[in-house]
Amino acid sequence: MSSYVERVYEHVVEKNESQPEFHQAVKEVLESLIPVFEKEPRFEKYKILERITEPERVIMFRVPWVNDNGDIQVNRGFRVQFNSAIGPYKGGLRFHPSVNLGIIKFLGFEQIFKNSLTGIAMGGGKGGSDFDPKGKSDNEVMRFCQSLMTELFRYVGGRIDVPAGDIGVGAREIGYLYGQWKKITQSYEPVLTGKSLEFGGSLIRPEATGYGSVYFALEMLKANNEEIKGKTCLVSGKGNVAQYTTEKCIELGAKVVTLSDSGGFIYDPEGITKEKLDYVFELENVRRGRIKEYAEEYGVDFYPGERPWKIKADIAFPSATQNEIDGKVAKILVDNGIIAVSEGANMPSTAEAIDIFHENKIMFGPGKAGNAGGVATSGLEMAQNFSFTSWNRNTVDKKLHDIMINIHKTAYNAAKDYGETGNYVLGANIAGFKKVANAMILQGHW
Ligand code: NDP
Ligand code: 2IT
Repeated sequence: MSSYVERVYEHVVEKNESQPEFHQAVKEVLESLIPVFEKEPRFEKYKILERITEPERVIMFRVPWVNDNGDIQVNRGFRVQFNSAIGPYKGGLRFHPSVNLGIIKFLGFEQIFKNSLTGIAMGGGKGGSDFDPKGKSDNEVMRFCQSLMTELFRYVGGRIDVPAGDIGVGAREIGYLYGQWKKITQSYEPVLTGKSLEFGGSLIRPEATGYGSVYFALEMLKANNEEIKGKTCLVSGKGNVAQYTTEKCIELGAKVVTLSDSGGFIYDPEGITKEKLDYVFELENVRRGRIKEYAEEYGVDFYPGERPWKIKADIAFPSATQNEIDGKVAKILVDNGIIAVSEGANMPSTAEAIDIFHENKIMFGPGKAGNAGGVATSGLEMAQNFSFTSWNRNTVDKKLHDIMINIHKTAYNAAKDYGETGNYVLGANIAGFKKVANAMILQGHW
């Protein structure tokens, strides 16, 4: 590490105790930037790293609500407004029992560079709660969302900070949050994205993260004279990102053989068909069931407590959560002949895993590039709302595809400029960083 990067990183670790995921995300970005500081010392002079690793604002609050038995429950809510140099704070809300400040900060930090790469004017933010939606009734989820927004409304707004979905937050939660925001503020603004179509949602937003991750993979494959048709793919997760990654892979003639959740994974060697995927949509989005039921329905194997990575395949789309691929698992994927990994989730691969992919010349699309299609289409949703219009499916899908092509090109070229062709981690971090850092310098020391 260069002395500047090392100094800042050590300070970040010291100042942000017990936030290992935040340290991990910061380390990856900072290490990529070493050659940038050698070439452009002004970033050090303006203390950009010291500033960019410190959120502009952290909001942490009590979320009390009453369950169906009449018992009072208390959860913790978060919103980290990380960086607004290039636009309003933008990023999802995660509802999961594992949520803590360090996890929200890692996600918010990643979001700064991801949003910058989309080319749309959006700063970085993230929020959420340690609330567990599993097993809760619709009424309980509604009361929780209303309570959360009763505090959060003070800090958000269409031109201020625009939350969206993430793990545990989908169309149902966005609807309840939006309803409460409107009741309190009596106004109309795109204060949330991922809304249902009836009140300002955008076509293709539900599909966008998964489709985008496949579009990014297509570009990596093209740059290496490969194609997706006929390839066997591993997808982890069974939620929003996993579902639409699978849908796009099937449409393009690839075979998806796995899906997973925190209970384990299913292996369908024949491949998930459109009909079977319809079953998954219903299972996850309507019945809120477990992926194990797929194995029972279609007579395939279920591996309790395991992740899909031991299955032999060509392309991996990790689409569940952070740190699902460590060094040991990366070695298994490489030994099994994987050629590409496109991250639909945020930080699913550890630093050691990424090193192994790079050493073995595996095409590796990091989350801040691979999954940027979701937030990019949130930006398109805001654009439609602000102009009181709505675009058709093809228009939005074409814009999303173009954005993903452009993100690939930007990351590819930045890596090439620094003599590391094919290193999309380096390219995405450098390109995402430079725009934000330059904007910060142009706006003075604040
Ligand atoms: P969903 O809540 O729709 O689905 C999450 C899936 O991941 C579920 O199958 C869930 O299983 C599984 N999962 C969650 N936590 C764990 C865990 N600790 N261990 C094992 N499995 C787990 O979320 P999304 O599909 O929206 O998000 C998936 C990933 O994609 C996340 O990393 C998110 O940050 C990222 N992402 C999402 C975007 C979006 O637009 N939604 C945009 C960009 C990135 P279970 O049901 O058992 O919990
Ligand atoms: O991680 C992410 O980019 C998201 N969860 C989507 C954020 C958004 O504002 O659409």
